[in-house]
Amino acid sequence: MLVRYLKDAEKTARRIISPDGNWESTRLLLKDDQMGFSFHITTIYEGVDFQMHYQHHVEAVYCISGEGEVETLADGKVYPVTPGTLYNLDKHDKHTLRAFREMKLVCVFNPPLNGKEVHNAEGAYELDAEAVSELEAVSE
Ligand code: 9YT
Repeated sequence: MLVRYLKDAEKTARRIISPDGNWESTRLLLKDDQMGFSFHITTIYEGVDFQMHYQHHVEAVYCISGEGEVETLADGKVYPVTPGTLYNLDKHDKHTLRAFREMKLVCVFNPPLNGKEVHNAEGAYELDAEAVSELEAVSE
């Protein structure tokens, strides 16, 4: 069995701080773990408003805390995001996420992320991003 603790993982290279200043994410499970998905605890900073478009992945997002909304750009629908909300990007939906207060989200990606992904110009993740090696994960 594989067990990881968020408090430990946050001190390693599993914690990615997005260069765009919108979010950070601790990636508790990645492709190398061979679970078929990756599993992240993501913080969306208060007041941000940004677009994403995961052309290569599907993603499930569950809100643990905070308050915001997600808008699907194809139809302009806006969905509140509060604790207990699960939204699923099952159709590679182009979307905007807004945080009225800091949000803590559980994010699950299929296919799993390699580890170092940050959004490209289209708000997507590349399939061939660099992995977080276990050596790096324990030494940082
Ligand atoms: C909700 C969302 O997609 N936020 C961006 C970060 C992403 N979930 C990640 O890489 O963990």
